Amino acid sequence: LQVEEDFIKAMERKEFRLYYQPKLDLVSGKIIGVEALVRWEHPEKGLLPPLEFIPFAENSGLIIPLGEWILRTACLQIKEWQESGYVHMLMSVNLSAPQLYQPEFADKVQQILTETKLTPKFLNFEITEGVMLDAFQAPKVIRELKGLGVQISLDDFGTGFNSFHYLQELPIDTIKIDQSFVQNCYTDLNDGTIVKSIIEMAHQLQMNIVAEGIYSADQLIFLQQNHCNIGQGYLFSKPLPPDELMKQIDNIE
Ligand code: G
Ligand code: G
Ligand code: MN
Ligand code: NA
Repeated sequence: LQVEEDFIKAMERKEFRLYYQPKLDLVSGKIIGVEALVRWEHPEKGLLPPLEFIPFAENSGLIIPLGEWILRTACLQIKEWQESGYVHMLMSVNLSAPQLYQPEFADKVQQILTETKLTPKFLNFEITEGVMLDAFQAPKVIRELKGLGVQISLDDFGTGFNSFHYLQELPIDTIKIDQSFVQNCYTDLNDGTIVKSIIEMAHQLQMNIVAEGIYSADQLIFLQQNHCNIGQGYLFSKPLPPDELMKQIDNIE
């Protein structure tokens, strides 16, 4: 297939880029980590967002080699930042279903951690409820990953069919409230109640809580007043290439 060939060529030519969006402690305002978000710097079409190629990569299986490159690159990057003084920065990496459910995925992760000399607790996998849907395989592989010492976030929380089941069944460190709830949390009484309840539940379960998609001061104030501890969104910074992010960090902090 032509598209597959193009995709493989793009990997060989190193046309994929990782952008990083900071996550902030909403009390201190300090950056506690970043989420890696992939882009394709296409020679003709320009910078392509993940939604334009991740579905194809998932369906073709090419997400496996791409995902391995993403994970290795993200681990090397965070290691580099830690060595330059940002010692506690957490790296969050998104996982697709074919990656998580490939044979011996945890071994592959261990290998990359060893190779990059990254302390496992500084790596956090963001896994959506949709990806967790494989009820048979999910608990096993999530436990294997936890066994390596990495962290697990439940991404897009509240949008799946089984949100509470995953919290009951899986060793989750962090709940990431979907941005659809965050968007109108300070104007819509229902959305606000849902967000408050998720935050409260996360605290009771002794899990971290992250709000994503924060773009206004009103949202931020609501989240701070309701004790959401971590936030991410355009209000602080959009996803940026590594060197630009480093310049931003000096402005934010
Ligand atoms: O960067 P942007 O907000 O456009 O990303 C859109 C979505 O693409 C994210 O919510 C995430 O689900 C997916 N995505 C981005 N980067 C990666 C990645 O490195 N791996 C996987 N599997 N999905 C990603
Ligand atoms: O994997 P996940 O769906 O959580 O990725 C986060 C997505 O949300 C990325 O596509 C990122 O670019 C996007 N995003 C991050 N901050 C904001 C924001 O403040 N507003 C909106 N609309 N999107 C955001
Ligand atoms: Mn995510
Ligand atoms: Na999300």
